[in-house]
Amino acid sequence: MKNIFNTNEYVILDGAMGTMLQNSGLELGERPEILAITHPEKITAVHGMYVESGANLIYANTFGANAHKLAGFGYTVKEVITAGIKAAKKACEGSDTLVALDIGPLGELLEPAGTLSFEGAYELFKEMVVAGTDAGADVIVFETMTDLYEVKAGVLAAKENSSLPVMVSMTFESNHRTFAGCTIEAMAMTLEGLGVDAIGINCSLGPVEIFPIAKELCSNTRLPVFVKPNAGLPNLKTGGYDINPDQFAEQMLSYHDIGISMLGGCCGTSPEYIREIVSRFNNLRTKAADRIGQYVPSLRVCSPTTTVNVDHVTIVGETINPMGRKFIKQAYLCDDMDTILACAVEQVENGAEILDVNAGMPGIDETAMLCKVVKLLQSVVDAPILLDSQNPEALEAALRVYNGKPMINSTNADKDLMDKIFPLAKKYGAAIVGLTLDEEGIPETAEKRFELAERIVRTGLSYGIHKEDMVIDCLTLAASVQQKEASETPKAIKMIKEQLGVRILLGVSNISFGLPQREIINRNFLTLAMNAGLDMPIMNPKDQGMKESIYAYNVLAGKDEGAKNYIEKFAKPEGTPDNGLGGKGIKNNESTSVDIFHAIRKGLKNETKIATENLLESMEEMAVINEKLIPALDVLGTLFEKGDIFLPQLIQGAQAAQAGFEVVNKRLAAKDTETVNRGKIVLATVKGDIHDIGKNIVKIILQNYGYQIIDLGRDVASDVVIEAVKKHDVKLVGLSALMTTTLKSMEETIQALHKERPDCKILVGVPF
Ligand code: THG
Repeated sequence: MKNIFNTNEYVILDGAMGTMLQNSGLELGERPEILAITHPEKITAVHGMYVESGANLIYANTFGANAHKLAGFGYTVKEVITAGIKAAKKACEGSDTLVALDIGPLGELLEPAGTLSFEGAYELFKEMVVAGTDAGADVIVFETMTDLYEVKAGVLAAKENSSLPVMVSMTFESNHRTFAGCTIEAMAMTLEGLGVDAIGINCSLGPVEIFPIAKELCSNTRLPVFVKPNAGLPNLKTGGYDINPDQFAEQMLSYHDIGISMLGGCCGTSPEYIREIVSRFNNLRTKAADRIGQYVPSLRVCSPTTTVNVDHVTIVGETINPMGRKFIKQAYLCDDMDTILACAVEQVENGAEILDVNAGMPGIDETAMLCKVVKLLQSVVDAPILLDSQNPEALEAALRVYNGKPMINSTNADKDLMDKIFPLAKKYGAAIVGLTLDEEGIPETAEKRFELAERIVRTGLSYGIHKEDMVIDCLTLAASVQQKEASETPKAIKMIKEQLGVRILLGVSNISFGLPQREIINRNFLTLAMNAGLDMPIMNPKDQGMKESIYAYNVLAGKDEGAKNYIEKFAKPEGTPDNGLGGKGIKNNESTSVDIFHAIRKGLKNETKIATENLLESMEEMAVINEKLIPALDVLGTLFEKGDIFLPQLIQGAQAAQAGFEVVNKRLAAKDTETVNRGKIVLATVKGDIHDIGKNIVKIILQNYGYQIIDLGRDVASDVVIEAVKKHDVKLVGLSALMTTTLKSMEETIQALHKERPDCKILVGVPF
């Protein structure tokens, strides 16, 4: 097979299938993927036009052929995918054109925002991957993805069940985020880590709008980049798109300079668009090699929404660790996850950019617990996580379910351990900390620690880990016991950083073990270590003294441009929340009253419940709802609209508010008062459309505002809507459609409603 991933020649992809099929008379409600069984010649004909136009790689008609979307249509995933690949291969006969198994989103939200588990998503993708590989696909392409977590499940399913190359393109909005809030950077580093062969952007916008997004992607990856824009923006009047093949190809030419490798079209494009691209790109060689040559590697870890680039002293919060912390130990033993979550939120609010998470203790199943904690933490905080374990089983389980690019803490120079941990870092694309100790313990001298660091880095490189993803921990001994050795740590830091060029991490507080007023020693040792080159102190972010040293150091070392962070942190008056120094000590056990706005904003269910109970001691039930719960939801909505928070946080917050409503409702029920009901609303996805993510989000939010939702589900005929409106005497109906093809049945439903129930108001969610 031609290696399309390692060439300076442009690879031409195909254009739209969906819009082409619509034009050939696809019936409403039919799954387009099934046409490969019922009308294979129609599918082959469309593919054939793209092959003729000069496409080097065409996407089979398998986008939605997953078990969830095919349910009820009478065909198995294997049947539909086999037919889809066959129809595409037939069109390629006699040419060099390759066929991709095309995989789109599953159409369901993953936990915690939705109900599909990560493992469930993996299984749905696996079924598609196996069928496509068996049917003879040349490449696997995931496209139009918006949820990085879903992509990860898909990529793992592809990598673990097929040896075909994998390409992934996600769909971004003009704010450079996907619908679920994923950034370009997070996509690039997570997928590069998972060993994907090419990454790209498709759909949603036209070439002009996607250009700056693609440019950002190109500067964030060493992988080949591909783009498939729509034929401009949708034209609401014509139901089509607004640029012609010539304009499209002309606009695509600008992508040459940013170093893309593959291009084609998405919605609204046709073989004519591809022909125009071919004529312009045929004689060009890509600039991908130049772009990749200019790539500047740096240590970065991320969650889908937040990337931490360790180019300044970066605080790693240490407190989610049963070691030395009774209340964490207790929380693990009692499965009290809210305490752990609150601890995470608190650390982030106090300036931790990364959270060290350790779930290893006697009496606890570390594998299950680490997984569970990682999933829960990622539902309430955006900070990337440092997985603190040397248990390969626990690490692998947590690396699997981590959303973003994770980091492992840790391996050391022991060969057996390195041989277990480095392959995990490689497979899951994690950065990794290496401790400068081996079977014989911590060496006393800096020189010896340097030798171990060198061995770790050399071994990591041999496993294919990028150097920038390796971080060395030089380790600290207690100054009270080994006073002479205290200065060996900064010395080792300096040597390792200068000669190996890797980042340095350190658990700082060991130094003060056995001495009074440990903070004094910790803070001064920290300054020495930073001066020697420390990048990542693991510490309690509530330690004021240490934090002051860090902020000051970042200014003095020129790592805080214009002293921006320092000013932001210290120019606020004392006691202002979020300045991290609001008069709170470093003890964790003080009881502060729970703020309901804060609890809902952070998505903390239990805290919201407690806050609601506290408020009910001095407020009326309806006042709690109208003055607290609803305004908190309004704040969330505003933050969402402004793009300050994203869908997962919105839903998490709404679910927290729901916990508050439940407390109030219980109280009202006990008083024999009617529970809160602000009115009834019927919701439905219209006939022919099975996309219900949008509808389900609206449902959660409206329920949380106290409305009673009559959810008619998806693919709902207009007479079913009318019937429900009459039966429940409803005055407001929400209709949803995702596909342009089903806008027609939305129109029909609206007309029928106007006729039967002229007083009923209608709200719609449409794909523009
Ligand atoms: N290097 C690396 N990883 C590490 C360490 C390191 N992980 C664990 C540890 N060291 C850093 N984390 C913690 C977590 C909790 C405590 C200390 C370090 C802790 N300390 C006090 C005690 O020991 O009694 C409690 C003090 C307090 O209450 O503030 O609990 O070196 N790579």
